Amino acid sequence: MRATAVAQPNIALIKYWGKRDVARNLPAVGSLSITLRDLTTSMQVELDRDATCDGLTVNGVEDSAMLPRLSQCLDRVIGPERAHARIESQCNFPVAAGLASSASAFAAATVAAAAAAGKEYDQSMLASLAGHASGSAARSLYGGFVELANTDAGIEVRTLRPAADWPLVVVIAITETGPKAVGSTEAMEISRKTSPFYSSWVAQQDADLDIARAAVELRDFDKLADVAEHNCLKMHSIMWASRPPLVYWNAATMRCMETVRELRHAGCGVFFTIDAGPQVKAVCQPEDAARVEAALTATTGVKDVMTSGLGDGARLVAER
Ligand code: 2P0
Repeated sequence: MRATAVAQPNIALIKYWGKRDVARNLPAVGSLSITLRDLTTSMQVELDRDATCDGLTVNGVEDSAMLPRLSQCLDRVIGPERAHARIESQCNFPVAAGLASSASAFAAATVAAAAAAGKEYDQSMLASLAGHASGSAARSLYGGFVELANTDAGIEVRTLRPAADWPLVVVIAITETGPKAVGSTEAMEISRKTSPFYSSWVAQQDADLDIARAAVELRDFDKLADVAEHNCLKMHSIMWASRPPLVYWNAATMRCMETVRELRHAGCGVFFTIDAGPQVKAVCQPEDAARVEAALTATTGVKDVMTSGLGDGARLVAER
């Protein structure tokens, strides 16, 4: 009746932006990501037949904002006749600030809820269920370098290379700690409906995925750097050209991109990627991580820097 799962956020190098089926939350494009190791979300789900409603605490504080989506997620995982749940989440990084907290939260909640209810789903079913709650959450079911393929039947997620095989490091420059103005779900629909670049984004995604997959297979850092930065800037171009425009960057975001470019010109193995928020994620070779961390820390406007290796997918840690 009670289970706890842990999951890490993932950072997309080839981005998911746009849905082909809103009701089933199916993405319009495939994506490729790296699962982090050191930013974690733990979710305990306890089912209680005597409870009259679901409840959620995040780091010990009642949270009603995320509860409806989590309740729907539990309905899908367990079934609508389920008992109410007490959900306790612990997160060691800022929530809703473009650090993919929903990915780790829904991945962990899916695994914990299935175990609490005694459901024996395989990993691909768990990924589909997590993806229904939040598209990027499907990728956090898997570790290392992960591809989410957009198939006719739905989604298909797999690890291309485990984390230990190519131990890159991600340095995250936090330039703002508050929640973002427009959530990804709403913003994606604005882009789909209004951006003049949206259809070419969808049409070009498979080509970017092919290049990135090959780069991961060959462990070709420069090739991965090139396609990841290009794909990220394409996604932000769609956002900027949407109506209303979706601009998630601030001045410090731009300065961090410049810092990363300067480091690269100076011979560092590093590239940037930015999601639906103002934080800059610098993906680097382990030997260059200290230099990247120092340079981003010294960049004007950076409030904090977090560093993470690559890690495993969501997993159950306790069950009773
Ligand atoms: C990604 N993002 O691939 C992209 C890049 C943000 C920018 O996946 O509507 O929170 O819940 O399926 O998963 C954020 O989207 O959106 C996201 P929903 P989700 O990481």
